[in-house]
Amino acid sequence: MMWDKRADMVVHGQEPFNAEPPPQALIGDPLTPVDTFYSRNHGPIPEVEVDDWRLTVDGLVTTPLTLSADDLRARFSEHTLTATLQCAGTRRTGLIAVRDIPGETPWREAAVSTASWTGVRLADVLAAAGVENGSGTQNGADDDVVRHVAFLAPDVAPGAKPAQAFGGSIPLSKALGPEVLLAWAMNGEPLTAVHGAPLRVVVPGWIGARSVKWIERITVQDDPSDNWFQANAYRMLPADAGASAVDAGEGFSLGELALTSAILDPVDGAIVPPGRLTVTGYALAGGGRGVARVDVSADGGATWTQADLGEDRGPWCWRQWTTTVNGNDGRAGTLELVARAWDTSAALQPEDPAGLWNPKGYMNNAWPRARVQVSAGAGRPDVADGRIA
Ligand SMILES: Nc1nc2c(c(=O)[nH]1)N[C@H]1C(S)=C(S)[C@@H](COP(=O)(O)O)O[C@H]1N2
Ligand SMILES: [Mo]
Repeated sequence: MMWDKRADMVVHGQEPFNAEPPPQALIGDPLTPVDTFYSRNHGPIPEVEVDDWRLTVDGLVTTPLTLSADDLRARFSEHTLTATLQCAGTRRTGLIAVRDIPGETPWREAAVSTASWTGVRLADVLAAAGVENGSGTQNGADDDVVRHVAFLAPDVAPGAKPAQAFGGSIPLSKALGPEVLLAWAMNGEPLTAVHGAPLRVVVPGWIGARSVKWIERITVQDDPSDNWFQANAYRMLPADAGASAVDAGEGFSLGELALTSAILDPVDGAIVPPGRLTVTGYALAGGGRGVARVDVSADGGATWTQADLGEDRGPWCWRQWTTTVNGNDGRAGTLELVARAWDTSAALQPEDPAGLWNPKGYMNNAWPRARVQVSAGAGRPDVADGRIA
């Protein structure tokens, strides 16, 4: 079953369904077509009957809510926002090259995609339940207590210990941001089953795991979710921790994304024509920061060219970039392409993946590299304008 995806998806698994597009498919429009958008699942895809579906809002609220799909549309104003989702496991292959990471999906550079999302603000729904800015101090709680908003879905993940429905949480301060949506549409079309119909959370700038699909329950609480995917998985563990039996609370929880980039074309191992070479990719700054600059090198990092950044669709959206570099003068040989991005806080991506290695293989944001072979003769027949035809 391909869940309405294009035929050339790189499918990492059917059950649960995990697939990313071929890297070149992400070039062009900053919006990723729905049939190209990566999909990450931990259990079987639920096919939810929307008439029977309800969203419960409970916990530390003054007015618990039970909302139907129609209630959501009738009671709250609709918002549309362009946001990139990125799985925390994106570019895990770069960490596996440092040291093996058994039992985790070997995502390449395309477990990241962008859509325009339509729905209602989580903040508006929480306000209807009586939760607003400063709610952390209600009910006699300390001023410095950070509350959390937990999400629960119906899909049961067999890989969780014990097997349990998928869930997670974000701090209330993030949940009240205008960018956090409960979305029912993606690129102007109703959500498909695989992307979370009838309703999913979209937490821009945070790891994809917090954008819970098929959302059924939202609970305001004093502590982060104790769901396995919050308490045990999606945590940054020290390199010497054993990944197989992770205790709840070990390491630190992943939330905001870190600045990253990838080369989409040419891919590692490609054969390219001699002469000037067009290199294309994306960069993504986490947490609402912007991408400030991307440099590209064709000589392993000895010399650099600044890339042209594509359309700016706001702080929650990736930037595509492209540039041409001097390949070589016509002799056959190997070029080592490297990219490096800066964000608006002047942070630069880390150069080396070795220091980023962690037992679960999360958050590889090292400089992307692609070794390409320069052909001795004329260009590849399948290349036009540096892109795969
Ligand atoms: N209910 C539920 N929500 C989920 C998941 C899941 O397995 N179940 N996977 C999460 C992860 S890890 C990611 S990266 C994104 C992927 O969203 P997509 O499949 O729409 O691309 O969904 C998140 N939300
Ligand atoms: Mo993910």
